[in-house]
Amino acid sequence: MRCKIFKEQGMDEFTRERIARAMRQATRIVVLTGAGISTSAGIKDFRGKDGMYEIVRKRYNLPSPEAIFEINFFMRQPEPFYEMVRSMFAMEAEPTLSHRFLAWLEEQGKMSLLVTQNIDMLHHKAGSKAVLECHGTLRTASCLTCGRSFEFAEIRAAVLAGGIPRCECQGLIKPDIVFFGESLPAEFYTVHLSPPDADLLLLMGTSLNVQPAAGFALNLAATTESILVNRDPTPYDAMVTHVVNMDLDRFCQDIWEEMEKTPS
Ligand code: CNA
Repeated sequence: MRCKIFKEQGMDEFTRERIARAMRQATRIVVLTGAGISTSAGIKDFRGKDGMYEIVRKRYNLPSPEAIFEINFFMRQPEPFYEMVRSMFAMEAEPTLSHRFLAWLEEQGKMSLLVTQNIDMLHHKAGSKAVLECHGTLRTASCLTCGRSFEFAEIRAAVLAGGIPRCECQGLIKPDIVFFGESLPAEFYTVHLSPPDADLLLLMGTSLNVQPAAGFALNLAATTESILVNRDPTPYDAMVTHVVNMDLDRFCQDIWEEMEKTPS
């Protein structure tokens, strides 16, 4: 069954029950999350309407919005990147209902792996444990000149005050997140090359535009029942079993309530 495109009206009863049943029966759900899971916490996505790319493109004369995550551009002009980081830190975001739903799924023994493209650490804050942060996090940072490592708390004040953090050696400090052209953490390639044995794949709040994370999920979707929940259509919708275009928190709330009606 392929779901129709749902917008404001949400899911019909049949779809809600069908998806809740698949999750109730599953014991090895693999999840990929993207920026869309954190927008209701106040953190903007990249490519969604009014996303960060649009804001940064208007404010800075960038060759392309992606340039804020290109290492050569960052070394010449770190300000747009740090402006994004500053806005993330200033808001002290809390996990959304969707983050909490995923933590609950894991607690229920239903989820085996959560791969997130996000760098905001909200899955950990919600209580999820089996999290693979494939684009790194803001938790630590490193000097690009001498390699010294910093806890982000050490540079947080400088960033919040509007500065660009520098090491004692005067080198530029970069949070340990993966920029375009950089390798992802080794543990990501391990699961990419040898995908986990999943009985359901859940793709949440991602445009599936960024490789290799999207490739990992779409490979798995070729052999596993999959559900993509995203506000906007993606170019890869046809590769997924069920596509639900609606707000994620609303989706998770509906499914959570449905699952609790008939515990497995
Ligand atoms: P993206 O390309 O910006 O796509 C996000 C998708 O989420 C869009 O297609 C939106 O339609 C959808 N979306 C937005 N809000 C909602 C909502 N409330 N309910 C349902 N869907 C929604 O972001 P991707 O994650 O696909 O791209 C990967 C990039 C984004 C990674 O490198 C991340 O590091 C990076 N990113 C992370 C954060 C974060 O950590 N919170 C924020 C912005 C970007």
